[in-house]
Amino acid sequence: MHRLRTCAVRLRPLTASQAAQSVVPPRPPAAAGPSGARTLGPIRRYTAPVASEPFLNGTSSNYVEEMYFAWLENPKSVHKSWDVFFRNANAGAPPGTAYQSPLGLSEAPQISSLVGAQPNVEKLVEDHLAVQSLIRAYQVMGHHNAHLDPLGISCVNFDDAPVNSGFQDIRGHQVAQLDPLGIMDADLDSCVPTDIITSSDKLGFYGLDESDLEKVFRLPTTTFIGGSESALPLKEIIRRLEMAYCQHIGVEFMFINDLEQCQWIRQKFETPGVMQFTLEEKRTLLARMVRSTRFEEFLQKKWSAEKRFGLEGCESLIPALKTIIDMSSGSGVEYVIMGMPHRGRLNVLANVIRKELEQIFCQFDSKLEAADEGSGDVKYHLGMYHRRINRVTDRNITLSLVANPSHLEAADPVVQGKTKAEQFYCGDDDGNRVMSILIHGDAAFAGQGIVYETFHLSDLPSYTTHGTVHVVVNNQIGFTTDPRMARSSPYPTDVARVVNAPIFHVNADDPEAVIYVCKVAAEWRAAFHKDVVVDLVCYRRMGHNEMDEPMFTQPLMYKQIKKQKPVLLKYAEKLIADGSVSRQEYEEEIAKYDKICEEAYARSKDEKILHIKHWLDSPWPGFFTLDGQPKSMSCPSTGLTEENLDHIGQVASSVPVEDFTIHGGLSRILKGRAEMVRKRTVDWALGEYMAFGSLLKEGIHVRLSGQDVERGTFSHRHHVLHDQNVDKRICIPMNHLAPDQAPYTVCNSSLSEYGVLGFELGFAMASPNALILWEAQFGDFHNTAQCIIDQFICPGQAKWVRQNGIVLLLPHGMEGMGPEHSSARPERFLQMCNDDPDVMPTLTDDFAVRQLYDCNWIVVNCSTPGNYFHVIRRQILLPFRKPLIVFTPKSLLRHPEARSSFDEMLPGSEFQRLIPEGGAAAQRPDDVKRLIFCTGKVYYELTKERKNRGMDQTVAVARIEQLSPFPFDQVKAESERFANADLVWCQEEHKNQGYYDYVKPRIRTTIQRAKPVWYAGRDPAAAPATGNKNTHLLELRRFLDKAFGLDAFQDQQ
Ligand SMILES: Cc1ncc(C[n+]2csc(CCOP(=O)(O)OP(=O)(O)O)c2C)c(N)n1
Ligand SMILES: [Mg+2]
Repeated sequence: MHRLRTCAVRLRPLTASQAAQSVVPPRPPAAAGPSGARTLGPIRRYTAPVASEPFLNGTSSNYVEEMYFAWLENPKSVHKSWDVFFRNANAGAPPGTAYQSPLGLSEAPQISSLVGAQPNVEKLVEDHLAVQSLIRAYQVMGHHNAHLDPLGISCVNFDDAPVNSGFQDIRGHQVAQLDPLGIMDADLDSCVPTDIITSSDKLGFYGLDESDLEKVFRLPTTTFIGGSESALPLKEIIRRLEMAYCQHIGVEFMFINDLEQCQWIRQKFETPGVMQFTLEEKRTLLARMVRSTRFEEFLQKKWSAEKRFGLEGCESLIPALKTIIDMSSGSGVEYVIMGMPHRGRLNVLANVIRKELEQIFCQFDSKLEAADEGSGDVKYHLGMYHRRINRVTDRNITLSLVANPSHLEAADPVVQGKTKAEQFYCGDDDGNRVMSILIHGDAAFAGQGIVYETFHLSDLPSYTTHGTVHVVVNNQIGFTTDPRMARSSPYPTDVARVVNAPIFHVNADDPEAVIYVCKVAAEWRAAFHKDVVVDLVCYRRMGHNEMDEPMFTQPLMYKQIKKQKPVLLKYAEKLIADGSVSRQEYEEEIAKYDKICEEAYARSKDEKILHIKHWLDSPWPGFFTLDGQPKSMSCPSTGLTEENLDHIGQVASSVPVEDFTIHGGLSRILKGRAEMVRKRTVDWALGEYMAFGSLLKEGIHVRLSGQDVERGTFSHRHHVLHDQNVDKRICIPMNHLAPDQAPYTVCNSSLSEYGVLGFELGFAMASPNALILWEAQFGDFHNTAQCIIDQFICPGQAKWVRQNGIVLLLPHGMEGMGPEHSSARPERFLQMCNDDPDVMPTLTDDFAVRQLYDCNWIVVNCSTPGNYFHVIRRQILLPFRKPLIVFTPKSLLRHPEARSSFDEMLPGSEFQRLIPEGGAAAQRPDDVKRLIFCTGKVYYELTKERKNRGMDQTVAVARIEQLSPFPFDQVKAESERFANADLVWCQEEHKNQGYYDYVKPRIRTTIQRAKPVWYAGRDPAAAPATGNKNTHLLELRRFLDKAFGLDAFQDQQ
């Protein structure tokens, strides 16, 4: 009402005809946006006595506005009653009289002479409002009533009869027929919303009745069902809404809070006749369906006893993906990165990515010899990379399918990270050239939390890939579990609603509907650069795999499935019936593809050797020799010149932009850094700065990601400075090192480990020439990302011949902080190392690098910032890539002794795998009674205790900095140096945790079991640490007593 009153002046001077000729504001949402979308025009206002009419309230006023503007454009476009009403109002009828009966109007003769008989305007307004609500109800909830399920076994048992006009023909009968099988009522159409018109009595919900069906209603601007018409009879309105929202496509989008986006979607689905296919398109679609279907049939025929996780029941996935790729290629995308589970994977490799068929077929041959080292993987996990011409657009397109483990959805963030990296390296800031497609199973999409974590990365500046197209193969079953037991949400796709992604449900037995939603999905991504979901509602013709019996558990569903005519057959019959294709052409198409398969099958017999590297998803051109070997087996010096150290130190202790006010506390930290640089020393943070800074200057991109990494959990890093006076003004000094440096990315992540670590792993896959680090807030939190560690990082190279140089920084250490926050679980990483504890390796000249090459990952626990600096630089200077696990300190970050001199970082210096005893004990090694091996922070506790006890000459302490691969050579040298000493392994962790189980057999192998290796450390325990400070100190005292008690192990001799 307020809006109406404020503009009163504008209405009065106008007459309808004047207005129609001149000052009519454009009808609002008709303007086309850049993407062809209608966008809203300026908000219109109208005024005057109309504004004061008693029947106008908040909602009705919107409606009357609509009417008024239509009337201004053309008085005849509105119902006669409105025409009369507006003319009266314009002519100055006082509030409440413009629509009064002729009798009442007699008091205002000049008005009554204008208008004649008055309608019941109040009823009219109510009816129009009702129609608006009805339209909105379809937009919001029409999808609940769509024919999505090809099996028709949802709550509503639809038949495929075309929808006729008029509500009485629409769906009343269908809605009334509840699922006779009663097996799917948690699924698609579990409820028909009460405000969808399904029978005449539902009209009553809106205060309408059958007599209103022929009445013409003005359409609001929030619908496109009218096409070129602005008013329609109610019956036609309902029919068109049914056509748009309740056929084979169900559109879920009204939760989107952006009007332009909503209008865009409405236009795509509501505009009459919008789903048209040319003859050419229909024939291409049929050919693609033929390939998809016959591929599975061919495999079934040749290898009926092999698992292949076929696509039968969702064959339209192949044309669906191809359509998304064609459309995206058409809008400029050059590289598509895909992730998908088992279902239909071979088909996607063959018919979407176009892997040579013989390469796929030969995978079924069990006699094939493996050419590559490592475990390899089953055929439906392998990845693929392929560049080719897209036949539809005639443009180059690169397709990559990321290899994945069995762990459903685990590849989602990996795909996103790889996509982000590819975008980053080609300067594609908006995702116009590189995009991702993720394919999901219905049960996994709903059940796996990583899906949610991945969605939450989708709009974060340092993690967005500018829109992913998700395709769900919704076969309404997961292994033997149907949706009633598999999820609590109506759809498996509800998780996507958290990011306001539109969700297009589609009946996969209608290939044209599938293609249409895929087109719209690709257009959506190109227009808005946001995620979108296509839910292919289908079925699974076989069991979970081809060997499985589905009737054990889903008997009724499978009785129905057995009756189901294959979709290719249905579509072919449709096209033959409408004359789009002849039966002969269809049969020729089938014969053509069968012949292709047979020929490839014959060729596949010649393949004797299985090259997993042919299945590589991320080749690194130029990094290896042509036959995939490292270019050398040595590592250049990781040291830096004094000048370089000094320069990076200066940047690290300054604010390199003008007029930037930093926090006082930070000024002190920077001053402290400057002082260290002056004294030629580094603490942990400065050591890290030197490592990152030097690599950046050498052109290596560095990306550090994780929770609160910008400042650092322990407030030691401060890589991002914040202006204390200007909001969002930040400065990253690391990006001010040199004009030709590589960019530094440091980004606080969402509070996720699984998703973010997966993302960074994917980022690191894209290029070997970048240092990608993920830091856990505390090391123990990595276990929520265990799947990425166990399935990708640890065995990735063995399974998929794919190297990866990701670095994990895991804060670790027993500091009396309780069971949480103490342990990064070194024992777990060490247990998964592939070096043999019982075999002493041959010590060649290149031993140190060669054992790095042979290992599955590198595990270090550095005790000095200098050594941390070297190991980080070594990660990039090595001629190959291995994951690096670094246990990083907490209290050592500020420990006055945990500092390194520039001397330890100059050219010629290198990472020390073992730091030997260098103090008094080293002077007279023969006098040393005990050699303690340790790693990490406990070194400082040991040397302090040794000093306090005056045992500097009798006890030597050696630090194993690189735990794995184990420095057999250096442990050997150190134990031979102190030949008279007994050997102790000391750790602060509990005995069943930490490093003991890993190092003990390896030390024993090194010394040929000549001596025992005694244990000084905490007793075995279930929890990583005590919650009691006193107990913590007591335990520390006990194991130090043992470590320095020279006769402490006598009774164990
Ligand atoms: C994380 C994880 N848990 C369990 C499994 C075992 N598993 C393999 S396939 C499958 C069912 C998957 O159902 P859905 O996601 O609907 O895909 P569909 O097989 O129906 O295509 C299950 C439970 C797995 N692979 N990964
Ligand atoms: Mg499923």
